Amino acid sequence: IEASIPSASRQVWQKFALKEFADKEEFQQEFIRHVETTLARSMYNCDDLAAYQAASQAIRDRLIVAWNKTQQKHTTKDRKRVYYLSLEFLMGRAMDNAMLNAGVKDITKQGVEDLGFKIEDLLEQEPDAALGNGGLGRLAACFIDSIASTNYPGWGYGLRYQYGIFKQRIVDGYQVEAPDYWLTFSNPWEIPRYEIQIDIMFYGYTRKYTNDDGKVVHVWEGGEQVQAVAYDVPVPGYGTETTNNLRLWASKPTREFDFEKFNAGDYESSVRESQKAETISAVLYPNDNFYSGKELRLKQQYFWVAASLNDIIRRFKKTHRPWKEFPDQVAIQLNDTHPTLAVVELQRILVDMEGVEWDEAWKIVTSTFGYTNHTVLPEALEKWPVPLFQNLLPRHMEIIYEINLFFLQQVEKLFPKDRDLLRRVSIIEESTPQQVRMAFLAIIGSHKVNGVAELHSELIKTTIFKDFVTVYGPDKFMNVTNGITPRRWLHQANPQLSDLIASKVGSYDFLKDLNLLKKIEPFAHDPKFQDEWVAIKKFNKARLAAHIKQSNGIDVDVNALFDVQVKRIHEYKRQQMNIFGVIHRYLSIKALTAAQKKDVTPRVCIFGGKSAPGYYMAKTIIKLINAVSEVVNADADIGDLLKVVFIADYNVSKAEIIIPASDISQHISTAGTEASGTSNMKFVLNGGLILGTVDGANIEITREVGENNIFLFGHLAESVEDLRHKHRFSDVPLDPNLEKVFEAIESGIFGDANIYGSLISSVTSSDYYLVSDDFQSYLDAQKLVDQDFKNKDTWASRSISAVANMGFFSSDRAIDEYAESIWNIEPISLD
Ligand code: GL9
Repeated sequence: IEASIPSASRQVWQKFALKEFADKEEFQQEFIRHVETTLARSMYNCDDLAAYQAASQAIRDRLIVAWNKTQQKHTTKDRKRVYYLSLEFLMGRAMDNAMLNAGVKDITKQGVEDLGFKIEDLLEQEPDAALGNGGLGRLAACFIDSIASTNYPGWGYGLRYQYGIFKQRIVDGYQVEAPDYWLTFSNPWEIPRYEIQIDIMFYGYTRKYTNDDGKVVHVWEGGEQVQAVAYDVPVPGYGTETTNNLRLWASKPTREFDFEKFNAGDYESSVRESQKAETISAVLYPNDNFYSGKELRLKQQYFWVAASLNDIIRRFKKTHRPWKEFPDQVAIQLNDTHPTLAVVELQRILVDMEGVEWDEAWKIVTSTFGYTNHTVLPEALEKWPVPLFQNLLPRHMEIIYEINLFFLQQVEKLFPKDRDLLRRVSIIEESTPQQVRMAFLAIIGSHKVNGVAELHSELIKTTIFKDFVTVYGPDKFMNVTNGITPRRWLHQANPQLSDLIASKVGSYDFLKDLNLLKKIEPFAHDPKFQDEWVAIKKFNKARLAAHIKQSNGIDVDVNALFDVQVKRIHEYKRQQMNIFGVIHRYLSIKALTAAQKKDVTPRVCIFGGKSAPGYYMAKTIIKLINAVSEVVNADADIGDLLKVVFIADYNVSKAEIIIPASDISQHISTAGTEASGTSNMKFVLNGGLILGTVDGANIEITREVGENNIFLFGHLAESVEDLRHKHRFSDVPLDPNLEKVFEAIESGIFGDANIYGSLISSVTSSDYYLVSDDFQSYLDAQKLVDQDFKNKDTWASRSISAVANMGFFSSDRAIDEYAESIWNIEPISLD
């Protein structure tokens, strides 16, 4: 659609071009227009939901103005862009962020108030866009926020799932899943682009022939077709006009309705075909850090990758450049191995469709891609069975064999006669059936591979990708430590803390340059500042307490220590160790005299997180937490000294309430298993301290905030292998305190002990996650937390200096590092 208005008519366009809201009245005018026209309602039937929709429409219109301007500028500037390919974007709610970033928060707040609404009530109407599982998806959301806020030209590409991550309810202590149909009401934050439709093929067969120039040409044909339709989500930067794009693809049946079947009277089966196409983007796979080789998942991956590449190439072709300049215009980042097919698809397009020579095409491909690894857990690494792959994507399978052949020849040249090395680095694993190792393909197809925190980036070089360091040398591998956006995770989630910080920094510039937080460090010991700081924490704890009262019916004391562990439930994250620790605490308190009880630091232990629906052990952990909660909270001997709460359906908007309310948060993975963690950064940025293991980004957080401002415990990553070995080949005695905990569970005080049999035996037999090995050290660290929390002034000063030193963990910093060392892109300012 290349229709441009003739210059004579442009003046009229310019005269009426939409602008930003000048004031509250202009917002109100637009609000009412949307109520009366877009929604076809009036002041007589406008509820909070309608008001939310009208306000969002008004704000969205302005985002689109900025979006158009940005895209025009980026196109005319004609500079290199980055495309962030992620199967997950865990965006959460958009409205508050859009108001903030577009600079219309006050106007909107005042504007809706005059019209009889409270802004807080409207914000509550928005469903979370929960198109992700956990850290990996939320990282993508923070990254696109930062790419826009730092004025880089960049787009996200993802899938528009109709169902995001399931909703979690707790029934009789167990997790029950319900579908997350988040699109019930029209979504004001997306722009359907029905005109952008791309044909995608699956299955079929390959064939080759020699063309008139004597060249062998490969064709892939005869498969099933579906269509990808684009939905654009504007991504406004903070404090800049730059508004980038997140393009999400939805699947639709092809235009060619099967008329033959239709005419033959087989209407039903021709409709069934259409419905099959729509299922491709219907649902997000709810696994975190776990690979399950389902064909539909591979279909999703190819569908999304093929549509995105087609789109990127269409844009490139408009510049009329030769193919060899593709990497000067395009950088593509692979968020984990999920989009790795893009490597093969680009090679296929260049070689089969565009007639580029193999070697030249491969140079273009490898210069274009970068790959981020997010985990070393073996069960998370994607490996597709060759037969499944071959059937779905026959031409891609051939190309992978070809890539592998050239790669292995290169290795053979460098290390002659090392057969075992060839076997180890081959893209094809020689198992039955053979498997395609996607991580290896991603490494071979990229010019840079990065891990997400220092320890993790070292570990991938010495463990899972060791042989590739041998082949390529160490320079291909690097670290980019994760970050979080301070806009959402400080200013939106904790406006009062943000205001207090601004009063000392002198402006809100720290939201763009987080290192400015340093300026609050001199006030760490200032009693007045401490009081204000503590009052804000208390306010946030009261806000969470109200939520807990409403959702769980439990009364919690805001003066108690709030101890929080919220994240996906996974054995490696060790929520089981936490709840065992809670049981130990419960038993200890019960053994105290009334006088001794006076010394106990009251605690509220808060849990939250979803288990993958098929993950039995994680579901058992949830059940145990809820069982303990019931017993402890009802025990009159305990009172306010200990409360246990499981908050159901943990998601981004709940995180925004929970995180600012923590005194202590737990990040207690077995050392070497949590690649980075990002909620650890969010908690500290909001003045909570960490109780954690020497793992992931905890290590760098310690370096930044100082050892005094974090509670570390447990074995180091370097000892893990030995410890596991010991468990396997000798009798390691169970930690005595843990033994007492198990006895309590087995006595039945938390209900039928059989339910927890597998949970206990996983520790008493192999203890893969080293719960017993770390238990004493964990209890010692908890004891220190109890003691230190009694000293309110010191605690406040530690909290303040921790926050003052969190500048490094802004996702703006992470994006700058990617831009400079992997993408080679520069910011484009709009003025
Ligand atoms: C994860 C890691 O487990 C986290 O430690 C890391 O912080 C994030 C972002 O880099 O990536 N890897 C991974 O597979 N998930 C992570 O959270 N899980 C999902 O969200 C699917």
